[in-house]
Amino acid sequence: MKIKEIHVYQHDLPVKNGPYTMANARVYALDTTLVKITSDNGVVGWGETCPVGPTYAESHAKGARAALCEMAPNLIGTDLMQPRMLHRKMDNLLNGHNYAKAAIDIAAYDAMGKHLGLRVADLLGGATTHRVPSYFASGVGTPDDIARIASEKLAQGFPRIQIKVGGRPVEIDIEVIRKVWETVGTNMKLAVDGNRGWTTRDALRVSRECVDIPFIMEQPCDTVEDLQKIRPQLNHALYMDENSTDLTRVVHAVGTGLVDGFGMKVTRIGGLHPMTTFRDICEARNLPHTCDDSWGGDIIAAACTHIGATVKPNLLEGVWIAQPYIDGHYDNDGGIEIRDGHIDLPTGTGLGLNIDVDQFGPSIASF
Ligand code: 0XW
Ligand code: MG
Repeated sequence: MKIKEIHVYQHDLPVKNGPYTMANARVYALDTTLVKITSDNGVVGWGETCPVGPTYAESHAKGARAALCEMAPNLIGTDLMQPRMLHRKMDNLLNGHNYAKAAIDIAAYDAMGKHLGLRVADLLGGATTHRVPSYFASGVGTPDDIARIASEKLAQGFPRIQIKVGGRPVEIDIEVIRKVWETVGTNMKLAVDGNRGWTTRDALRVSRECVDIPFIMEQPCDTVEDLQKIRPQLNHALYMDENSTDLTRVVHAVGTGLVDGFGMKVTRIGGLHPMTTFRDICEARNLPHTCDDSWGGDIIAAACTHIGATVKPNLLEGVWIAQPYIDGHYDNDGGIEIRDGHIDLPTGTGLGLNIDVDQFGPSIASF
């Protein structure tokens, strides 16, 4: 089964009850890119990539579409049943740009599954569950607001909350963390995500002043060097997120014992094929991790859910999806939803979605 056509679409995703806030981003709407691959036997695969604005990571919406248009003409005729060869072909066409390549990768897995009559999770090694745990990311807010959100999400069935911090005096961050701990205690797993926003001084102060609170500290500071500097003095498990930009960085972080886990995004690492390698590296070293993406609709949500379902259960920290912030679905039959803090694995072949292409308007580029 080979690529016959590639169609690229742009679609706006306004943030429901926005803005969505992090240490380095405040977003009211996101700009997503969808990829439709039509194969020579008529099977259609869908992919997506959606940076959470232009400041969270070295990626942006127009860059994704430019990268896709750079590669697409020379991807026509490529075999969709050989993901490793597909990635090598993309790497020979364009250096880097994992977040764009991921959209092709996801569409290829969707098509492969439909062609073989299998779910994507089956193609990735097999599902351990039909229902994955999600987690809720709080946004940056006041102690009372974030504690209230934590209480609400606990009641809704979320097993984990990620408290967003950074981008303000660290004293406020400490107040928020402590208020959430006083509110939910050990009834929820706690993650504190600095999104690169703390200095090493701030990260060490938080870990010292909150030594009694069992949270994991996710990407507190901006660089790997910063993480290396604070690692020996931390009282908390350290997770890498934004710095884990490719498998080389992952292998180094795992091999040097720099981290205790990861917040990992499917598109940042290049798609489901490298994400499966990442999963297996973490399993070999017993490292928990999430299966997330920065943003995106049903296609990204389904991709994260499928790979999440294949993770060894005690290592899955959760599957984050943007659905609570998105009105509507791409899928005519309902799409991917969080219910009681968990996400059902789609049962159909491929990603298990029935995409309403009309809502995206005309393609912005076709090959
Ligand atoms: C919470 N996320 C998975 C979604 C946002 O894009 C940021 C990200 C994170 O953990 O940094
Ligand atoms: Mg994070």
